[in-house]
Amino acid sequence: MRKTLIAGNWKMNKTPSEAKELINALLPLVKDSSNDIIVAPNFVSLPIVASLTQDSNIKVAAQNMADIEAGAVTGETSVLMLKDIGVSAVILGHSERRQIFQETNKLINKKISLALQHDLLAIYCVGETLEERESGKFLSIIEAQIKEGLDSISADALKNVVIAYEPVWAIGTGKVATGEQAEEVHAYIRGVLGSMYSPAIAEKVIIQYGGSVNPENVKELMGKPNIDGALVGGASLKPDSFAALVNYNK
Ligand code: G2H
Repeated sequence: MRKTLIAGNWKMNKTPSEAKELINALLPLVKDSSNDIIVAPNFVSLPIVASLTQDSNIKVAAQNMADIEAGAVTGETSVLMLKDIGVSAVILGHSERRQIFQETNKLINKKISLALQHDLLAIYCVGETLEERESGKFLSIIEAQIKEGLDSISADALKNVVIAYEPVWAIGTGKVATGEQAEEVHAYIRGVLGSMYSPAIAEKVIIQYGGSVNPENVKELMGKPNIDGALVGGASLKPDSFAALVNYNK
């Protein structure tokens, strides 16, 4: 059985003081949840949030990291730095990184390998743009993202990989994919993983949905057989709404 994983991607929101306030408000609201919980603050808020969640059921993720361990790379943050402050996961390949910072499947693959070498959980985001969906070729685009992003990742290392399907047209737009639309792609992704590894291995992979998830639509999405959690942006910025998502099955 796959355990549901609800993750909040705070993106470039919340100063460290606001992040501290948010996490302190959230901790008591989600402490009895049966689901796995991750929050992903901005880099400067990671140390405070990692320290405040140390003895809790909330794990902390970075929203990105460099593709090498150390060196002359001005402005980047290394996996070693994340590990040192108690971060246990990292979101990689988010569509905002792909679109704004031109991250490719190849570069993201390097980052995933490095994260896994250092025992971080890698949340690997894939998803099509509106144009790609309307062209009818979106499934092959997602297949390429999965195959290239996970190139050379062993079946053993895959245990530390979560896939997040985030249709770009649904991100921050309020236009959520229907349960059927999301389920079609999630089942497809599981099929691709099955062909790369084995159906039994693919069955164990957590595949989250992301894109305008909120307390109103979460139940329908989580009710689908291949949807194992949510990666949430906007609705993760308020303690009550994120807690409602985390506790959707209570
Ligand atoms: C998609 C999602 C979080 P939102 O990017 O990764 O954001 O829920 O605001 O659409």
